[in-house]
Amino acid sequence: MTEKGRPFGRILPAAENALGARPIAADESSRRAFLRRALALGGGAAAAGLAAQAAGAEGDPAILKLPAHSTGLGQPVAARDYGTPSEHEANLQRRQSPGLTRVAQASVAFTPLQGLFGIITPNGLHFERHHQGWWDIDPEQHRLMVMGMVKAPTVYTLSDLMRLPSVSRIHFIECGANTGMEWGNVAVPTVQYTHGMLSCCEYTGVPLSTLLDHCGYERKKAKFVLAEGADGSGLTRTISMERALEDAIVAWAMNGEMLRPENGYPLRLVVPGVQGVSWVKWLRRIEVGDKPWDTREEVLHYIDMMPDGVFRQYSSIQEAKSVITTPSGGQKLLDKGLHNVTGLAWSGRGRIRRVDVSFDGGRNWRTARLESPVLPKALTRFSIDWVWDGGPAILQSRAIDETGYVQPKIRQLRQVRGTRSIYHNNAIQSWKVAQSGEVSNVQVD
Ligand SMILES: Nc1nc2c(c(=O)[nH]1)N[C@H]1C(S)=C(S)[C@@H](COP(=O)(O)O)O[C@H]1N2
Ligand SMILES: [Mo]
Repeated sequence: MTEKGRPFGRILPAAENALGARPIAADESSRRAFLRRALALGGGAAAAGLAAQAAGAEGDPAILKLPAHSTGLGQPVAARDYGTPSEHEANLQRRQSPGLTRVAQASVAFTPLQGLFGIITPNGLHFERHHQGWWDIDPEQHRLMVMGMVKAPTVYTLSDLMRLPSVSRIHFIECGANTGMEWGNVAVPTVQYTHGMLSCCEYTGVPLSTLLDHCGYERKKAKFVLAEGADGSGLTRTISMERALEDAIVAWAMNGEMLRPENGYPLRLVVPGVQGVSWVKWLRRIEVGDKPWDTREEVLHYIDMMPDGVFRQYSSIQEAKSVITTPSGGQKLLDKGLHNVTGLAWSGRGRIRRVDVSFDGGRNWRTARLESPVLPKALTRFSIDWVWDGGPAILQSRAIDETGYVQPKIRQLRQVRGTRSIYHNNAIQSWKVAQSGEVSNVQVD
């Protein structure tokens, strides 16, 4: 394995074995025939390789020799251990992009999307973005105050909040600056750095609407809420009352356990569909008001420079976007023939309706399979069979959400947004597969 990611392509012989052993349902027969043809196409060299691998030094099939782990005693249970991944997976880590920021307190560590399956981001691989470093706050000492245009301003402890009816929902979080380095031209080599300020988790907490009701927000006057974090960054963001009431959650848990310190322990705001900066970590205050606050993070940062030089403010919704994670930049296809091309699609406006994939730089498109579950404002996993003929190819994916919005090409996005933006780049990503099988980040049209 390289630092950039897992090379792959040896999946071909394994897939053949798995298919042979698996009972195939009637409606799958055409897919099976396709797979058979595909395997036959690329399978000659691979089959020879498989035979060579299977034969031991004396010509015995190595698989019949029992290794130590099949004959010896294994490790004892580690009753007090939290648990760690296999040491063979130690390469899969959050990583910082070298030279991106001057200090590690105001920085980013990116999620290794190339090594994940399904839609859930494991907690130890959730991306991290801090403005002023992270803290491991004592939950006993932490308080959340709800105040402003409410009849009964209230200070909650964590245990107060946990007595209220909670919800658990799966949503993506994407930093508004995700893919921001790619506005001008290709800047970084792997999907970890192009798209890794993106994660998707099951969050548990109390709906913000419950707290606003409990404090008696002034229904006629109140139009916005301000969320404030307890870290030194003084991070504050305005959220419309509509969005606050719709599906925002004051969350203490992520993927079945308490939040990690770096993700806001013990409380963070979850604002589904909205850019990461509004998901205030170490949440300590909610103020109810009648107009946006225009705070530092709303006036100086997280604004989009348009081609005419005027800044667009409060563009918070993350529009539909997708990316192929396998194969992606830095990986290498080891064999021609059948490959399962897979990736992620998401939309801040609801569900993903369809994902199309092109293998020729956007000239022809095929519709990918969406894997269940397909949830609103969550990552959706897509995949599609591809028979690589060994020639150069350009892979792209295009997401369409339930509103009918179609993910734009980089050229289309630049026509509307110019090239001087940082935030909200949701353009179609292109990966070039060279004849050598090496995959790299490119921009076409
Ligand atoms: N209090 C506080 N909340 C914060 C931040 C911060 O620095 N301080 N960073 C924001 C930004 S810009 C993003 S993208 C997300 C990142 O969340 P994560 O670190 O859990 O991935 O948190 C947001 N909430
Ligand atoms: Mo962010």
